[in-house]
Parts: sequence; C-alpha cells; structure tokens
Amino acid sequence: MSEKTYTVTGMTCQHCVDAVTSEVSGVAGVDAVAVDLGTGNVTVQGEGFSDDEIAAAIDEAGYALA
Ligand SMILES: [Cu+2]
Repeated sequence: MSEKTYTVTGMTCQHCVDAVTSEVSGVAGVDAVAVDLGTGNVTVQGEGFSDDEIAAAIDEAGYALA
C-alpha cells in the first residue's frame, strides 16, 4: 500500500470533490481517495497506480494538477 498526494486546481464545491473522487477511484490499483477542498489536495492510497493515470483521471473529471 502506498499513498501519494496531488494538488488539483479548480475545485470549488462538493460536486467537484465528488467528480474527482469518482474518476480517481476508477484508476486501477486505487483503494481510497480523499479530497481536501480547502487545499486542493487529493490523497490517493493503493498499489500500482501511476502519476500519469491519476493525472489523466483528474483531467477526465475536468480539472488539472497544479
Ligand atoms: Cu464544484
């Protein structure tokens, strides 16, 4: 199990949090996603996911990494 934190720009409300959580949760190997709306920090726990896959999922949700 590993944990990485990414900073996402553009999230403004709970809808944004839900969208990012949903997309990132769909990445293979991701077990848990925690989003802090105040800081934009997205903490991802799991095994075998890559930064590129997380970035693609965040892009798919309509947001970008800082
Ligand atoms: Cu929103």
